[in-house]
Amino acid sequence: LWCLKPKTVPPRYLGQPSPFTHPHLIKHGEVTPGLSQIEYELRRHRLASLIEAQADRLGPSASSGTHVVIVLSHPTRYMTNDIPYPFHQNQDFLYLSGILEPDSALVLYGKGRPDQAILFVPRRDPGRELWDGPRSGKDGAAALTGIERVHSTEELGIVLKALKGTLLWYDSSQPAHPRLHQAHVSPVLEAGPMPRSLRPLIHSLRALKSSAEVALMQEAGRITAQAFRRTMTLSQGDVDEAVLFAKFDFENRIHGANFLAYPPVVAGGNRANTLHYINNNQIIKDGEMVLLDGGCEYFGYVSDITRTWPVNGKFSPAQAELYEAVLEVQRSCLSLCSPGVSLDNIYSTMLALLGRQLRQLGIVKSSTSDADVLKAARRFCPHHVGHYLGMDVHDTPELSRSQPLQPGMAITIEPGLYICEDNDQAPARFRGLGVRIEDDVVIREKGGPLILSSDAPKTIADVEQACAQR
Ligand SMILES: [Mn+2]
Repeated sequence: LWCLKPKTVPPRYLGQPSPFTHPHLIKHGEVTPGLSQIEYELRRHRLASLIEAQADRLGPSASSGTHVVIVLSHPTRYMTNDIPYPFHQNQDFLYLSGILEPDSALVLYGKGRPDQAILFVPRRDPGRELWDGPRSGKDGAAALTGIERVHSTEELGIVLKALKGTLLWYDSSQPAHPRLHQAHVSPVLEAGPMPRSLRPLIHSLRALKSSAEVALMQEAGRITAQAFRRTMTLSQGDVDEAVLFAKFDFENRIHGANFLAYPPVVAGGNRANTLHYINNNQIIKDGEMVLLDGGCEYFGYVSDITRTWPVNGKFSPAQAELYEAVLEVQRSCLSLCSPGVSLDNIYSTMLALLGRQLRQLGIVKSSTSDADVLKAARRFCPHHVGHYLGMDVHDTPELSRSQPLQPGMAITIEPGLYICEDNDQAPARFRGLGVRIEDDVVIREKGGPLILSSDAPKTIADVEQACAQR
């Protein structure tokens, strides 16, 4: 191979990174960084199998019909006039196609089993490309994905009509792309059978991560954990939440993250008790703690980590007491992360353990009944123990949290205790403190869970040491 001459015509840029134009990001045979053409094909194959199995249960007329599966991309969204937000793809569409361009669609079809793929992408348009950058076009998208049949998006409606599907699989209640839905899919729906819901099927596939997906999530976790470590080095007395926010954002991006996965919570002092505080514009005073809940997106996969630390670098006795209580519960919950246990099971245990801690801390009286202790635990920790994690922060919402965990599922474990400054029931030394500790884990068959966020300092000694670094 060493004697091959370089090609004289450089391959043109596509609408997303390709092995030719971004060799530092993506390898040959990959559609998106870390994920091969074969992996994407396998996902479509698995979806076809799920649909085939469902149709079999619907009876002979369904199982011999022509299936048509329609998945739309997201449109470009605008911040103002003609200024777009950074584009973010519909994850269900991305999961099945690997296409990162807006105004695209994937159709799967076939008699008995939808095992043929047709991709729709925006046609090349030098006028638009001058402003928006290159598009892949039909040939570029075919070369990148390995899907042979590619049309321009404007042909979606015509192709759908010609397929004459007797069983439609499409999420019509909240179309991912309202304009494509209206122009191309609606007419087919009006003339054809009632569509069946697709999201629960795709989410059940997305819930189980392949080794390539786990590798991407591991990298997202590693990057964010390092960002926590470096953000903690700014701990030296009063500090602006905006500064910690900027430092955290910078440290994620400079180490390879595409962007933050969501607006992070950077909540100093009593603001930690506002669960979705994202204003991040107050001064955190020397002696207060900061709760930072943040994560990054790394080529389609996200991290979601929370740490709480004192901004002067040293836990006060009351802060340490509350922190240790949450940490002990968090460790116990992590040890439960194994196949067969559900998120709801872990949640029940978390409440019982938090209740015990609340008694020990004197936040509820030792004479309180067990039922009332559980109620108090719910009050002092109003959120669940965790959620599924993957392409989305709150991933695969179609999946129930009562479902037993399986190897390859990724979840967060994030107990917390939040004691508002105006809570006059709690001992005065705890008022205004809020602590959450959140790790990302992958369920494994044996050997316990794989903790993706293990590089983020967590014990009091490790946190204080990280804060002391300059
Ligand atoms: Mn979370």
